[in-house]
Amino acid sequence: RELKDLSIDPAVLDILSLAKQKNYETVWDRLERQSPHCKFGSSGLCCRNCVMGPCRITEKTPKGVCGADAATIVARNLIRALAAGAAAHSDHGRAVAVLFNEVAQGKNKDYQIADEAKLKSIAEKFHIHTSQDITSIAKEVARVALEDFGKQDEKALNFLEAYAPQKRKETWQKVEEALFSQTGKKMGILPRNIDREITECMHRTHMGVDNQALSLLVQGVRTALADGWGGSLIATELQDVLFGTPDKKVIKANLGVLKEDQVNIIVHGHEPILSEQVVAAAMSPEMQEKAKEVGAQGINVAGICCTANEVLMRLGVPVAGNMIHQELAIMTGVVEAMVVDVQCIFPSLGPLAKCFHTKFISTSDRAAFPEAVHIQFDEHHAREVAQKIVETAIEAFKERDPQKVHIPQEVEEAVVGFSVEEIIKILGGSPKPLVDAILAGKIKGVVGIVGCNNPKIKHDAFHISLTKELIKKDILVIGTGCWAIAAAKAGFMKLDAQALAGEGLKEVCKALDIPPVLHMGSCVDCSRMLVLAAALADYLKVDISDLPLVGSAPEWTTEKAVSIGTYFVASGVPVHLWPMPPIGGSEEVVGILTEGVKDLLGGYFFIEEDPVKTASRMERIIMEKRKAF
Ligand code: BF8
Ligand code: SF4
Repeated sequence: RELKDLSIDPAVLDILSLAKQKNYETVWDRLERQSPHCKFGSSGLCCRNCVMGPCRITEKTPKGVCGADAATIVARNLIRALAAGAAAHSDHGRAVAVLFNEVAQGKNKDYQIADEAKLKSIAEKFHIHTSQDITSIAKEVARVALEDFGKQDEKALNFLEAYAPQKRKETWQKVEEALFSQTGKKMGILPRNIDREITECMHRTHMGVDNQALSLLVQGVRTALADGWGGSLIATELQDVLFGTPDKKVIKANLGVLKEDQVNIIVHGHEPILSEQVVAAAMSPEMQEKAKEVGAQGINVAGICCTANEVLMRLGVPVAGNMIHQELAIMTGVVEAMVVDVQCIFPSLGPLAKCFHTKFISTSDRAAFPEAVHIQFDEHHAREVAQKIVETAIEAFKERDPQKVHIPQEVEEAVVGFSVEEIIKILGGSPKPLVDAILAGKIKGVVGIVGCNNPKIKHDAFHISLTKELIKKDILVIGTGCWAIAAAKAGFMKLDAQALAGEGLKEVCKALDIPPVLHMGSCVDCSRMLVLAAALADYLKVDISDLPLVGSAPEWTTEKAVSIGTYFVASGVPVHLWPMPPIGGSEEVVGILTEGVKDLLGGYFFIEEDPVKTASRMERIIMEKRKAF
């Protein structure tokens, strides 16, 4: 592929030509060497679940050694991926819940309860008395959250019970009953315990346990719900309590946020438990002073991936880019430290950082990387460790090689910070104005876009053309993750972007003083979109599947995206995907996920390669839903 076919972002193309000139290896180089990809893997038809295999399914060999057929193998592989994705989000959520509990118990002084109002609003959902003192409320909220990771009864998750709209819960109940009466086999949809559903996916996909596609996929749905209405939701809600609920603010985006005359620290990964502390340490007068001592004008922190989304939503920290920017940021030659924790961090970064003065600093006990400097993060000494990280970056500044400095000029502004609380506040305290705008047809519907970058697809191209087409059609676009960073970089989150919207959407956005494309946060914050959908559904006393909502993961990459897509489908939302997930090897599995689920859950998956066609299909779905309104 030619350079111009790799990304729509000029900053990326700028660094890529530098990489070519200097022979730096990138994700695209390795993709090329891996291509063409194995067809068995791409279609889901390879099984390595026991050592009678590995088995590959073909027309001549339609069964694995154990007798498993294509549908079983494809479904098993899919729900294993889903379980890994749910585990990633939920382990993040657990870390927050455990920390929150310690703060509530007075056992951690490096973190505080930053948002008492949010804590009280969560407590109310669980009928916890809010007239008690704040630490007693916090202890009780911590208990219900932790319980969702460890309770052993058959009841649904506390968080799902408290947050999911009434009609949807009834739907899930009915689906369980319908599946039982159709098949005679108990097939649970309602998740009981976050860890348990993930464990059960692993158990069922072991050789010789669950060998039927439908049964496996239903467990996948249950696990995804445990993520969306459980692990991810707990992460979002308790992070808001600990670090503050995001509100509207203006930030800067793209590689141009890096500063030649400052110590640049990039936080990359996912957990604000770390990145919030790094930002605080870097901003301290003491560290700023130290930076000046080594000849820098100050310290500049910027983010990459979802931890960027966390600190930009709450603190207004600039974002250097999305997932595909991680290697390119180091190639600017001005990054003193790239500080990482977990998820979506390329193991290529350690060796790459060695070509520069950049310290690639790993911090999590769950993640080690080749050639990284490991500075062990510990929530109990968070400030101390964060300071050490910042000091390491300041030291590295002395080693910067001016010959290697190359910062692309691209920077965009974006209005971000659209938590559900902020949206409701902007609407004047109730979802009514938004509902009215939808009913009046000024806004036809809402599309939530999530997810990643994938070097197989022209970087940001699908994200941006889809977004553009949708707002032109008077469809409000909301979203999270690397899509949100793409939209910010492309200028779609500026107030000026109202001009790109259709007349109706434009009018509403002008009246509310918001862009037509709303940044709702990181990938765990996809739970914010569920909460918003729930608020609209409850307000109208309908199910989520009745609302003119569609989801999309147009450049998806990770197993987390499998879980996110599935919990949206399970919550009643049709979800578009590109690229094709590795399920093509089984018509049965494809049939269940694109058709069969429709009648049961209201949501379903559809695959489309072309952004313009995707937008038209979404509009058709939305218009169809509006008719029934
Ligand atoms: O959790 S969008 S590439 S960074 S998985 Fe990863 Fe995908 Fe980016 Fe955030 Ni989400
Ligand atoms: Fe082959 Fe069955 Fe073992 Fe999978 S579980 S590797 S299909 S024998």
